[in-house]
Amino acid sequence: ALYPLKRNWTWWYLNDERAKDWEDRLKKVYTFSSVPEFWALYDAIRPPSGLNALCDYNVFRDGIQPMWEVKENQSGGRWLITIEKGRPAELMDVIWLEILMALIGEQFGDAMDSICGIVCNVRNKGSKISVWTKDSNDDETNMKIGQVLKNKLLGADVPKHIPKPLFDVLRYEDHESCQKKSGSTVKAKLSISAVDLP
Ligand code: M7G
Repeated sequence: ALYPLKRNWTWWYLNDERAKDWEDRLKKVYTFSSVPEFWALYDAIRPPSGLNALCDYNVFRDGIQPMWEVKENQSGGRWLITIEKGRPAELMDVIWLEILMALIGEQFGDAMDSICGIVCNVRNKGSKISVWTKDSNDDETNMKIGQVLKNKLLGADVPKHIPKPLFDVLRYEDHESCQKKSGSTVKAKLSISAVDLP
């Protein structure tokens, strides 16, 4: 194909059928390996803001399932962006596309190999977008990934009605703590603010 991507990526969808087990709600949508294939897929499906609450999108490196249990994620964690409810619905779409382009465009340099995939959780209490990385204890690599994320989001060219900055803070948490949490928020291992504090 023309404009091949360096790696293959698989797009997944988690539906909102809350009566089912989580794993049964998760479906593979499509694996793409070129730029035109990516846009054909992207244009054919709803943006995150068009999904029902409780749904997720996941775009993961081909071969890595978007779940805590698999070996690539077992000792991993995520950079998390929380989108407060009440913000424009389009904000989520803009952040999602910006990170997606950075991912398939290999914008994370040497740290690309440490990225498993990206997730968008559509929730009424406030949606979340995250970048899953392999090793929650590799602070150096995770910080590199976080800095690229910060710069991409601060530099994003977005419609005028979307308030900037697109995020307040990026927080890194390990999957193990997320699985154990019961309602309360997980303590961040690392964090990066949009604005440098004096
Ligand atoms: P969430 O969707 O990450 O966040 O987790 P939310 O609280 O904002 O909805 C919600 C629930 O989905 C978890 O408590 C698990 O029951 C289930 N779940 C989420 N993830 C990412 C996994 C996973 O990787 N594996 C399994 N088995 N369940 C998961």
